[in-house]
Order: sequence, then structure tokens, then C-alpha cells
Amino acid sequence: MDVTWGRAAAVLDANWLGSSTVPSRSLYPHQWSWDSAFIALGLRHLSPSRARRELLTLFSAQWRDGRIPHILFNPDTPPEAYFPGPDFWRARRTSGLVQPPVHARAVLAVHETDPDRTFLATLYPKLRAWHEYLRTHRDAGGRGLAAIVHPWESGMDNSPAWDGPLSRVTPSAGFVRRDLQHGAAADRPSDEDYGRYVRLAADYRDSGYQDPGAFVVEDPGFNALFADAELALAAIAEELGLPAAAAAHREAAARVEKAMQETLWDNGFFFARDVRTGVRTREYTCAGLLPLLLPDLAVAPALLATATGPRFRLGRVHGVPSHDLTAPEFDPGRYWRGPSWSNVGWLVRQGLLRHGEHALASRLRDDLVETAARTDFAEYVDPLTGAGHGARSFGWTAALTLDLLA
Ligand code: 9YW
Repeated sequence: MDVTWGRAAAVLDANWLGSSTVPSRSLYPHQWSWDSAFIALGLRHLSPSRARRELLTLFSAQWRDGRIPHILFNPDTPPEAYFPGPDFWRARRTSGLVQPPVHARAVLAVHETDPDRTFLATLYPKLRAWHEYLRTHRDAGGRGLAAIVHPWESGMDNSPAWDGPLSRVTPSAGFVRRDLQHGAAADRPSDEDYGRYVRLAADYRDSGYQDPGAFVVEDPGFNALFADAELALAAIAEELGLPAAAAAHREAAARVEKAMQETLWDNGFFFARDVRTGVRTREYTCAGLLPLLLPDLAVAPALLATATGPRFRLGRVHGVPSHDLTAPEFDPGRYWRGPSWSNVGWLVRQGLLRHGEHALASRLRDDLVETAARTDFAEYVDPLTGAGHGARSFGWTAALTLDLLA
């Protein structure tokens, strides 16, 4: 057995709580939404039943309005281990935010590894309700895109793309950052940003998780994953013998793709749009590369040129930098302001494969596996040196390494 395979499997075993997996025993001791989807993509190679359990546990926390919460709190973890914890959210053991909808892809992949019609039939209506929530409740801009109402919803918390919209938010004070007990301050979001995250979350909570506050953004990463998830749902519907529903999912994907093209594309890249001001940000972040996932993306050649150009230097640096290497605010060690994350690398590799870029995809794959193994499955890495940052034994880094090796 490959040594890396065994070590990655050991990480997932150590992070397994019995019915779900924590991203990190120290830093993130609960279940996170998009982490679980990526973790299931790896777990399916070790134990399809554990992968199914992971996703079923997450969907057991689905809200009546269809949303999948971004955190499902583990009742056995002491409440002070993570802030903001369940007492802050006041929402029955979950947070009230969401994360990118990568779940349909994970469900389909788990089924493909070990076909299980009951699993598929159980999750299909739940996935539909989740996507319906995004399509209706989250179309704040009225253009057919899902808006996020908090940086945490992008999964890329302190991305420079959020600096503009966040500048309107007054930071909260008077809370203790638990994350700094486990992570180096220079690798984590700043205190000021954290204060703004807490303020936005508290305001949203106080509106009963209905009314977005100052931060309402159409993110190309979130929407690309949404369109891709509709394509995965189409494949699930086909499997279940529902061709009309499958066609409807493909049409839904095409509508999101068209809206992204019309609203977020500009001069060779997909940018986030601030719904409150109507202004497109000018930040080149890794989220703008995720539309490569869409196989019929007409602008793929131009987007690939940006990806391989000086801003991301795909194939010539470690992984996919989370932010523009040429930008003044690029920081190789600070979270989503420069470091490479393995989930983004994995997604971009999928996109490269879908556009026939096999040589680049295989270089990226080899680098992702080597870097993960060398850094003990670091949460994120410096794209220029490959040095590890953040937590080690990180769930999705280990899981996606398994998937790349399988
Ligand atoms: C938070 C768990 C999460 C990831 C996010 C990452 C970070 C912190 O950790 O967020 O409080 O949600 O930015 O993508 O899901 O690994």
C-alpha cells in the first residue's frame, strides 16, 4: 500500500466522530458543510458506508426552508472549544449560514463508487430542497444568481474580494477568539475582520436568519459550484429514472451559467458583485477560476489564459493560489489571501480535465499529492515555497489526496 494513502486514511480515522468527520480535531471540532462533501469524496474509497453516513448526518440538520447549515455542532464537544458556538447561533445545534453547494457532486460520486439506490433516493429530494432554497431565498440581486450574506458562506472567509463590502460593517467587540488558541495569528484572519464576521452573523441571527445585512454578494465560486451541483443532480435524477427532472436540472445549471456570464464576467475573469452597490469587485481570487468546472463554458480559453498567466501561474507554483500573486494584498501565509488550499486545487483540476487540459491537470495532481504528504496534510500552503500553514491532519486535504491517488 502507498505510504501516503495509509497516512491520509489514518487522518480520516483520527478525525472521525462516529457519524461525521471533523475538519481538524483542534481548530474545527464540529461538522462543517462543504468539508463533509469533500471528505466524503475521499472516504468513499475507504468505506462507502462511512461516506454515506457523513452526508446523511449533515442532511439530518437540514432546515425546514431547505438550507444546509454551515456547521452542525457536535454535542460531545465542549461549547467553549469553538467560537461562535451553538449558544451564539441559537438555532438548535447548527449555525444559520450556509456554505458552497458541493453536496450533489459528493452524493453522486459516493453512489458511483458503490451504487446504492436507497441512499440516492433518500438524498435526492433533500438536495432539491437545498438548491430550491438557494434559487429562491438567495436570489437577492434578482438576476438568477445565489447571493451569500456572510464571508463564511463563500468558504473563503478573508478573501480580499470581501474587503470592499466588509468595510461597511462595524466590528463587534467583547468576544474571545478561540481560533487563536490553535492557529498562528499571522496565518488567520485579522481581529478587525473577525469582529465584522461576528457583527454580520449576529445581525442575521437577530432577523431570524431572513434578512441579509450590509454584506450581500454574488460570488463566482459559489455560483459555479451551484451550477455544477445542478449538473450532478441531473445525473442523479437520470440514475433514479427521472429524465424530465434531469432535463430541468440541466436547464437550471444553464441559467446560472448564463447569469454568471452576463453579470460577473469581465475582461478575462469572473469577479464577485456587491449586490448592495451593484459594483463588481476588481479582485482576482481563486473563486473566479471555479467556473472552469462547467464543461460548456464558452469563455474557458480566456479563463485558462488568466489561470496560467502571472496572476495564478498554474502549473508553476504549488497548487492554486487563493489570490492574485501580483496584487499588493497577496500574502502567501494568511488564509484566503494567498495560500493554496487543496479543495480549490482539486476543483480546478476537475475543471482542467473537463476542458481537455490533461497535461496541466496531471502536473497539478502530482503537486497536490506531494505537497499534502510533505506538509502532513496542511490546511493550506504557501504557493511559492510549498511550506505548510494552518492546521495539520486537515480533513479535506487528506480526503482529496485519497481521491487523487485512487
Ligand atoms: C469558519 C472548516 C472551515 C472551512 C472554511 C474555512 C474555515 C472557518 O474553516 O472557516 O468558521 O467557518 O475558511 O472554508 O469550511 O474547515
